[in-house]
Amino acid sequence: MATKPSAPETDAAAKSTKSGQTANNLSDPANIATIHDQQLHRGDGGELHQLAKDGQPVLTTAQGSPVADDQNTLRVGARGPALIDDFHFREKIFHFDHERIPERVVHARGYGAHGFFETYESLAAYTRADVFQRAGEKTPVFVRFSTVAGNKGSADVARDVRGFAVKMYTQEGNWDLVGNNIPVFFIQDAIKFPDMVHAAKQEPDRAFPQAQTAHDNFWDFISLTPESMHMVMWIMSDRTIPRSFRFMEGFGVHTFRFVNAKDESTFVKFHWKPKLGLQSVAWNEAVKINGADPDFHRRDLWQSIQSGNFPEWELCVQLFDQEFADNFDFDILDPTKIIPEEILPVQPIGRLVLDRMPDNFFAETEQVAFMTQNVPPGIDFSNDPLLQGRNFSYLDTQLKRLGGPNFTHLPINAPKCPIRNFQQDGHMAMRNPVGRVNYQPNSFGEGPRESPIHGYRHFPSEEQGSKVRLRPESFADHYSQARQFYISQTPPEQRHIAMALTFELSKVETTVIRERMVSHLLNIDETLAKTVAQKLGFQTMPKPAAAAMPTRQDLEPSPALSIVERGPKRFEGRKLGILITDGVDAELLKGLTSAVTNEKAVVELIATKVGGVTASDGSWVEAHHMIDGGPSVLFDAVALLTSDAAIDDLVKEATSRDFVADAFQHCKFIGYDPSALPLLKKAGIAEDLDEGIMALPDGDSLAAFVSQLGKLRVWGREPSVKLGKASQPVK
Ligand code: HDE
Repeated sequence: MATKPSAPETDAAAKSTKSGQTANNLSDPANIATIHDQQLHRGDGGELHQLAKDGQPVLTTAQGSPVADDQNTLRVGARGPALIDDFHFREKIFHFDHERIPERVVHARGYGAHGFFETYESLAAYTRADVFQRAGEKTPVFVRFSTVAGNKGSADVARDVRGFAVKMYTQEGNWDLVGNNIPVFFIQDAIKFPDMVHAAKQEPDRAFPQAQTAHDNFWDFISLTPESMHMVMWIMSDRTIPRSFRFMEGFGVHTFRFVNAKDESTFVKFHWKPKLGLQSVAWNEAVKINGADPDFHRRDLWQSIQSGNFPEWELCVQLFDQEFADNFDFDILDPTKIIPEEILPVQPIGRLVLDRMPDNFFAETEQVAFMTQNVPPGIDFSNDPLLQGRNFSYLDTQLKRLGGPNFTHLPINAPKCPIRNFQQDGHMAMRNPVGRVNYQPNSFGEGPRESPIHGYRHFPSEEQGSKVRLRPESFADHYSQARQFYISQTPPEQRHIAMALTFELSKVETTVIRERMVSHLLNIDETLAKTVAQKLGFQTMPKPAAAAMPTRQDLEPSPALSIVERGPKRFEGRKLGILITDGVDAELLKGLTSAVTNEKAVVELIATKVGGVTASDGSWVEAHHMIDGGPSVLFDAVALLTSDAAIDDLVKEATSRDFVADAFQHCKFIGYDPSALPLLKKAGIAEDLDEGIMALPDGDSLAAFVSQLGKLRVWGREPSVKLGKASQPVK
């Protein structure tokens, strides 16, 4: 507050120096007069709330009392102590102090969106679930994507599993399919979950590292837990650094049951398949994205939905019976196993479209309460011990996070079908029954009754056995599917797994933990183990880990497990970053922009000044980013549309070199106007180095360039850049 230091500060002097804050100041007599004047002449309560000076509604306390001054606390004199009479101040601060609810212990960082699920055909033969009875029916949905280990404020592109939690508001209650973007899990029994999560999150004494598994505790636990080896292959693959939520698969992970009207059960595994294909970023790219835009995934979902490019997935199922399950030598109740799609194809049964962002992040995305136990009639659980444990955990966790048993009254959690029961009272009850009868049976003929016909009937599976704490023999093979995953990857993807393992283990300080991990890798793939050992600087190889069951060498590769094999083959939904300068060829820029937009992809322009540039035809072109804020890691491909006149200045910008060098080392396609050759040269790139460096002088090569973009990366380049450098395995 600017007061002249020498002037004696009176109340009046203080008032007169409140820069622009006097308009609603009660201590200003002019204001009091105006407000009183208005209040006296009000017609009804409605008008009372339209009385502020600029025509805006009047600010009130939570109790509805109109507020006269929201800029100054009530004090004894302008420089005196605050008064407890100031109920407005106390209420405001009290509410602020309680704005946070506990963040989720896992999956704290997340982002959600609304949409719908559309059923393709009736599945009545398999399930009585109302949502699957009528072709073409649309069911409202809320989805929350998340990372697992990081805190709420952590960066989006951490190497981590992504949560893919779907709440369908069906006419027979909410169905929550609380899945991940990886079809298997670390552990086979829920009792290990707290240990696993403790080990993965920050170490408790130092509270770091944040949102990273690259530390001793994680790899210590993992290396002592052979059942996690299949999951380890997935998390060390590019699956854990997705380019966008829109380009990820989702999985229910566990085996569930469909149950039809005749109470017949079919086992089912759920898969979400993204319409725009799979895509991940490179690790070196992820690290840089997290610096350039920690909200990379949030922004991507927000921008695509706000611009009407609604992300879409197909819900697919693998359906099988007990006889089919008995043919495997692994157990379909074991959440560390998959059924390869080549053995049991996935069938699409509907589509999920996300078309609306929440109005309020806290109310919806933060307060949404997913629970595996939310299943409508026709969907049931299997005995997967992880699923059984989750069915306890989620309700318990919601009580803690949302503070009471009435969290189903919150709009985001409330079913969109009738709710009738005799539950009452409790914290923040908002759905309150009326009338005398709050129990049943009752003699008054009031209230709802149970229905054996329409009500949820649990599948009457035969269960028997002694009470034991035992891991079944059928859960003992920890390496065969880990190996199958590894051999299903393309060579660049295999290299990325080796590099990720090397990076993570290089952050592990305890040598014996690194060795223990390599001894597990030996049971998965010898070359992988030896490559990692070499990159870590091992002098000798450890012995293979003792295995409960030998690794099967006969499992066929499953191409469905490779991201590259499941790529989009088109540029739709992706982003081209065009670096422009003054003098940019206006025709070329226009042609390239429309070619890319025709592919339903997005163009963003980067210039040295965000204000923009003057194009060759004298027109002014605004940029989306200044070059420091728009590095090439934010784009799927780049183009350099420069001019002879401006290139010398551009070459002097260090960031422009990084823009090109990064795009190159991340194996992206680079289109360039010939005037940009000095920039390529500065980044150490020969113009004819590979198919991905393409000159863009005329219409023909423009079309060729855009059609190439669907490949997303020039994988052939990778071995020549540092990222994918092959190394000699340790003998
Ligand atoms: Fe969760 N998990 N989980 N989980 N999980 C939670 O619930 C839990 C597991 C998953 O966007 C918590 O509301 C146990 C597998 C997602 O709000 C908690 C076990 C899979 C989300 C919890 C598992 C998941 C959670 C924390 C081992 C993939 C975020 C906050 C038995 C199939 C949902 C919360 C959202 C969240 C418990 C294992 C997915 C503590 C005990 C396997 C996507 O209840």
